[in-house]
Amino acid sequence: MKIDQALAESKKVLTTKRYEHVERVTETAINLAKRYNGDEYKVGLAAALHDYAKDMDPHILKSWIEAEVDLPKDLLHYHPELWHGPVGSKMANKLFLIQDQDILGAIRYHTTGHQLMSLVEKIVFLADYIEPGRNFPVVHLARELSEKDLDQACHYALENSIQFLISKKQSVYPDTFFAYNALTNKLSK
Ligand code: DGI
Ligand code: FE
Ligand code: FE
Repeated sequence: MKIDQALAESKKVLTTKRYEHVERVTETAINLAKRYNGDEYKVGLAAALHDYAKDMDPHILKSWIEAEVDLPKDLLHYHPELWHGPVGSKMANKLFLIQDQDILGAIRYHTTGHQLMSLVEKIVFLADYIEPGRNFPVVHLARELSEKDLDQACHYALENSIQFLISKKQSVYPDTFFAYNALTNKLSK
């Protein structure tokens, strides 16, 4: 599948606003891949499909999680916002026959991160956080860090996401902590 085809598929199922976000994430991700020697095709394809399931009915997302043996059922005890990445990766596999684990992982984990993130996964995770349409207070420093050190930038994004969720008295999915802890350990060496 070509990146333009993937964008066209996302355009079919997303609102205009969401689709424009996906276009910006794709461009941001490809730029990060150039900077960090990532695979531009993998990063671009994953970014083009990362929110494919975002506008789906939560009931349908729930039934995908129930049906797919390798999707963790504990997701259902957390916020429905966390469901579109894992389900989107399954849909990319079944509808578009994508089999590359790096691409599927980048879609699956783009919201939470996870313990052992690949280069492609980190790039898509960060691109979603810093794309030019984002305007939350700490995004400026995240963008600056993204030009210097991918791990530091991802770590900063995870740290702020955790703090943000706690400040809203929301639960934090364990993978987010695993991702944060792994990068904390790596960066303190
Ligand atoms: O799909 P996007 O809006 O482009 O971005 P996203 O997939 O990174 O995040 C979707 C939402 O999920 C965002 O508003 C923050 C929220 N979120 C991320 N991690 C967690 C979370 N919400 C809860 N409750 N727990 C988490 O661990
Ligand atoms: Fe998302
Ligand atoms: Fe997104």
